[in-house]
Amino acid sequence: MLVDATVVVTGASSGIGAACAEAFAAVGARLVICARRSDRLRDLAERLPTEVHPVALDVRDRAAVDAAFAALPTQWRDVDVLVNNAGLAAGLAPLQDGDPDDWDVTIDTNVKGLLYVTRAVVPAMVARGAGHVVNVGSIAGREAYPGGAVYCATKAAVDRITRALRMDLLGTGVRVSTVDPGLVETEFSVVRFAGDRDRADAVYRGMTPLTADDVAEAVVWVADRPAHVQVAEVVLLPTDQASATRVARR
Ligand code: NDP
Ligand code: 8X3
Repeated sequence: MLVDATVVVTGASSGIGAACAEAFAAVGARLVICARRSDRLRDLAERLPTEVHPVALDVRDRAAVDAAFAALPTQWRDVDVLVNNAGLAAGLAPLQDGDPDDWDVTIDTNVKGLLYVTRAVVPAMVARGAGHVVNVGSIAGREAYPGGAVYCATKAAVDRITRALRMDLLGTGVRVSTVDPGLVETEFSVVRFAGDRDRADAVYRGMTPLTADDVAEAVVWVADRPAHVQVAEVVLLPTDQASATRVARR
């Protein structure tokens, strides 16, 4: 069903987003890939076996988001699947010691960026009476953990946006889903700890995390259900993880 589908993936320059682009391309979808690092998008576009349209985009920039989607060439405008994946956590400080600049970047990317892209893409889906928004949430949206106040709040916001959007779109034929992973080894922790690789590696030490491909497989499965089936949510945990704070380490 995804052969020749047009799929937009935000945050496609790394981790889960890049894996989603590869997984959708593997089943024949054509891809609009978005992120800030255009060199990474170019490399990915060269690797993918199907047609690709890279878009260098900072999802926090509302005007740029609107302009980028308004400027999509005609053959890319009928978006079948939007994967709202771009996101990050900046820092893991207790709230009382937190850096408000970190809060701004996390909220602006994970919440406002997701809203801007959704607002830019969904009206055409409604007009066509078909489409699918797949948000990448997190176990962090379902539970809190120390130092995660702002990141957890943004992912809880994604959960509420997912639920409300599903209601807003009821009867339009447009589906809304969320895929909420636990620990996935990507560049997420390197970004969270501002390039401190030792600290990032320690997040996954002694346990087997999910891979970006594991998550991408779930996203493609969600998107590939028949049109009358709407997978509301998928929570995907490593076997070594029981909750946001309970992880088995050897
Ligand atoms: P990565 O750091 O590997 O990838 C994050 C992606 O988001 C990159 O492609 C980055 O691209 C993009 N991005 C970040 N900020 C912006 C921005 N302002 N505009 C456009 N793109 C942006 O991490 P993951 O793959 O792990 O993260 C992907 C999603 O998965 C996030 O929403 C994250 O919260 C979520 N998640 C991650 C988990 C994990 O354990 N890794 C678990 C649960 C959820 P660029 O820098 O080029 O702009
Ligand atoms: C990313 C997973 O547990 O580091 O959403 O918040 S976690």
